[in-house]
Amino acid sequence: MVKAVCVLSAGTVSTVTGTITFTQEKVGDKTVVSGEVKGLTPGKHGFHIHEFGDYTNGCVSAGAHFNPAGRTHGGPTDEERHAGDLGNIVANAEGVAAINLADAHIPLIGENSIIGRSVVSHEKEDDLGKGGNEESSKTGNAGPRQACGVIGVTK
Ligand SMILES: [Cu+2]
Ligand SMILES: [Zn+2]
Repeated sequence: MVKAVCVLSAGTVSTVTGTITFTQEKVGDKTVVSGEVKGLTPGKHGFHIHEFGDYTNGCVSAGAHFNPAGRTHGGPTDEERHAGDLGNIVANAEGVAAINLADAHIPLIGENSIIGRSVVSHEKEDDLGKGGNEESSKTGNAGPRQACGVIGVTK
């Protein structure tokens, strides 16, 4: 079993924080993602794995959505999606989003491991590639990056 953790921080751009854990039992298994993001506005927020574990210039340095297969942007249940497309998290009236999902596209083991890459939580809802414009097929129009963190190995 491989475990990883990501602590989301916002720098000075927002109040969003969070801790996300990732667990993969063995090669071929889905990665289980759980945790909580706080300080959000109520409602949906785009939530993705981005390609770089780089915070040099804040969350913008995390680069684009993790996309080793060269696909276009989509939702987590779509065949055509970036590996990093985890869709939206949903914040309650207190601004807290609980995360509990399992996904086959974000392994911790092997060539396309997400360890060393980033999690990004966005200001707006991800339209899952259905927005009808060019940006929708790249980013889902999820808007500014409110918080991000590097995915690191843990025990
Ligand atoms: Cu993103
Ligand atoms: Zn994407």
